[in-house]
Amino acid sequence: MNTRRRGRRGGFTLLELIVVLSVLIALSAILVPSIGSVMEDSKVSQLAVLYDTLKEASARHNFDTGRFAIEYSGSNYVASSYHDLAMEQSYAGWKGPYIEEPVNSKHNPWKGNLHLYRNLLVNGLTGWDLDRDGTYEVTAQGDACVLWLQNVPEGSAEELDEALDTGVGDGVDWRTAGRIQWSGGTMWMLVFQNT
Ligand SMILES: [Ca+2]
Repeated sequence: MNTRRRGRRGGFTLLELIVVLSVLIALSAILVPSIGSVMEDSKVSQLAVLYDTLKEASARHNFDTGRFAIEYSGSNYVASSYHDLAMEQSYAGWKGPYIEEPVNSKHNPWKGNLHLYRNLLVNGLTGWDLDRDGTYEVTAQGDACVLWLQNVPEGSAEELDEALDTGVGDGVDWRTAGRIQWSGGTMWMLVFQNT
């Protein structure tokens, strides 16, 4: 036995190398996409947490002040007037801060802009099909807190939609029905509505 082992020290045979390489290639084909999808899943979870945080904060802010909060991201919107939830406000009833820091584009897991607006129809949106029957019943501007985000991949938006817009009816497009809407990378999430 020892003699045979010594004789094989020259290295792997070509066949062995081919087998090892084939296994490595097969493993990488399995692992690389799954690593990508794990990272994408964590971004979806990150946005779901942000959604819940803003939902609770917007509701508390509205309860205290009777107003609908805005939070804009980006260097043009650093003034406190763009950060009702995070920065001290002089209007009656404000008992914040309601969130730990001002909303910033780093809170968008896909590194695009995100703004919390105080009405239902923002940035090209034409209505809300909240009862998910396939037609818009909200077609006018109205008081609400709507989170708008850029750069959201369709698959991730659909995952969030499945988590937050459960029970969409047959034949109804998830992209235009319910509290989560999506079009060409832009996503709208109805965060809070005083009903
Ligand atoms: Ca939806």
